[in-house]
Amino acid sequence: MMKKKFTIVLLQLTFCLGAIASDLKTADPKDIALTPVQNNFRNKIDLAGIWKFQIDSLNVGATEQWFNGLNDFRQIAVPGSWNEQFTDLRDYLKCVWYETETYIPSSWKGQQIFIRVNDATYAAKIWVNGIPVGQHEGCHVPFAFDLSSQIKWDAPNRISIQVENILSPGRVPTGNVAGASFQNFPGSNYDFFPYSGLNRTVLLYSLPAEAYVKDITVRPGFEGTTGKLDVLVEQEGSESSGKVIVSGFGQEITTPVTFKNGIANTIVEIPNVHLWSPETPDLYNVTVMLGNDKKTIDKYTLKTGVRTVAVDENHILLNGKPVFLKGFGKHEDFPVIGRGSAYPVMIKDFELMKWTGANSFRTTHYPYDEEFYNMADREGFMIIGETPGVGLIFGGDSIMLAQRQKALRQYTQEVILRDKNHPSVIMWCLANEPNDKASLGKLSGRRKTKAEREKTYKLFEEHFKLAKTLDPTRLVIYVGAMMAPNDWFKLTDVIAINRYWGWYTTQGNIKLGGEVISKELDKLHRKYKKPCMVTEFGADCYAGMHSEELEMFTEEFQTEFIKTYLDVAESKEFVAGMHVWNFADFKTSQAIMRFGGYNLKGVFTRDRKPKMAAHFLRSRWNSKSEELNSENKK
Ligand code: BDP
Repeated sequence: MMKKKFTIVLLQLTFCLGAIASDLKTADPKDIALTPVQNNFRNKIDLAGIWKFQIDSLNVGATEQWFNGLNDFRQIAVPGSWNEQFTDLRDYLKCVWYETETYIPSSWKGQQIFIRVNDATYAAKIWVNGIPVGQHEGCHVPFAFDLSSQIKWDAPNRISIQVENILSPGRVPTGNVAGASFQNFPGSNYDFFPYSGLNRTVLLYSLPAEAYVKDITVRPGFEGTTGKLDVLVEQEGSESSGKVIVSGFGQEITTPVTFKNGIANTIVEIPNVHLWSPETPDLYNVTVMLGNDKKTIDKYTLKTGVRTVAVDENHILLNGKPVFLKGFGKHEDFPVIGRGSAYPVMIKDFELMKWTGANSFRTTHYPYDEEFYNMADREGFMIIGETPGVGLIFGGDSIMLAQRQKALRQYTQEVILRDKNHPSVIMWCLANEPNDKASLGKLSGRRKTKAEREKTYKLFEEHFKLAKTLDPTRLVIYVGAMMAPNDWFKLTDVIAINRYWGWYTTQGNIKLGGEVISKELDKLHRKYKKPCMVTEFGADCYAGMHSEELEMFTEEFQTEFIKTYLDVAESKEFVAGMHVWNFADFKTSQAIMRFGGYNLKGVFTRDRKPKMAAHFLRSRWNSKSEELNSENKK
């Protein structure tokens, strides 16, 4: 009897696991190309609010069919990181389940219904009404699935999302790397807290069933006073005609297009074009309509700008003229919200960046909520858009190495698909401080042989080739620290380095730090003949700590450190940008170097109060002499 019961349970379990493994589709990156919008042809519902939440530390939820309803749940706010909302879950990274219910308006009947999760860190599986929908791995990038066949009309629909953020050497960013130089708890091999869960909003949206615009790629350029937008449209369906309408500044230019195998391409000329720049962040509407004069099937409008980006030996050129990038590396990080989207904080950050006189930032160390890019387009900020490629180690176990390579390829595709039409994004950063270690052991481990180094170079080169193929219009960089051979700068358009001479090395000796960075920049420029940027430099500062003589951790030290680096940059024509690390203090895993579990290199505190260094930057970056200096460099 016992045996029979056991066999039945086993059979049920096998069936259940089988169903889960085979029925959860993997997300197709192509489905995230266009941000869902509301118009006459498309609908969307934002599922932000209070959801049910249950931890599943033994990972039994799928086999116990928690997708049929959570029984022992608490409440959680979405968006938001779970680690900040509960007193007992700060360091919890294992499996959890989220659940909400929603009606789908009957006016959506006959349309294709999708779900889009804007960030589930790190891996997620979705069920709707208990039916498996799909899965995605990777943090801070959206994914979407067609739900049309799973939903119920005239009844609530249960949406169940299982998420886990287990740190692993095979994931990107990497975690729990044995013997890593960076030892902390939780074991992230990166210097920001592994905030987990539904950090951004979840959307339901509908698209016309007959055919819909799936992707629009706008590549801008200009000749003289005429703008040229190369517009590529991809549709899902077999509609043969459509039009592209470019409008703005009193003009409306309509170009009919014909689709061949679902693709249409046209070049739209804009006379007396308004170019996008930090001083004039002028945007055009690009509208794509599917259908003919009698019937419109779908319509999508995006905003974009006309500008070009290039480099010469010494400069980054925006619209053919040198620009100097003044700004910060940042984080999406705020008390209680964790890495969750919080638009008042975002608006405040733009206000504060403008207050300091900054004109750019890097989305360290992952792509941000899409509203950051919309804001930057409108406000005239130049963005270095970064993938989550942190802690990339080009060594160790070959299976894990292959997993990391795969993850970076996927991220590059997802990030470019999502953000490619933003004029604010002038550069892609594929990786932050990749590491050429032979093994995952200590940094002091064996040096790679020449053959091994060549192999790694080829692996890294593939990512640059992919990025340049997907987007030949932007600059592509990685940000280097000391752990990779300088050779890798052959791959980049700009030499970008993170340096802390005077802080982690030559500790406390800012003057010496300044001399070292100066010589290093000269050497790199002499060798590679490319414009250079210091993409990170800074010192931790405990707000309110002071000293007469310069002393580490004080406001005076941080200010002097930043000033010294800016002075060095100002003396060199080929330095094209300086990004202070960091805009604001942020949460990290616990480590001896992270007082209270914070990185204190912010020029603003975590709650956005200026330290002395923020006031210094404000006077420096807004001063006439700074403007003259930037002018002279041109
Ligand atoms: C750099 C990393 C950044 C860290 C910073 C630091 O890119 O993520 O937060 O160092 O140590 O190497 O403050």
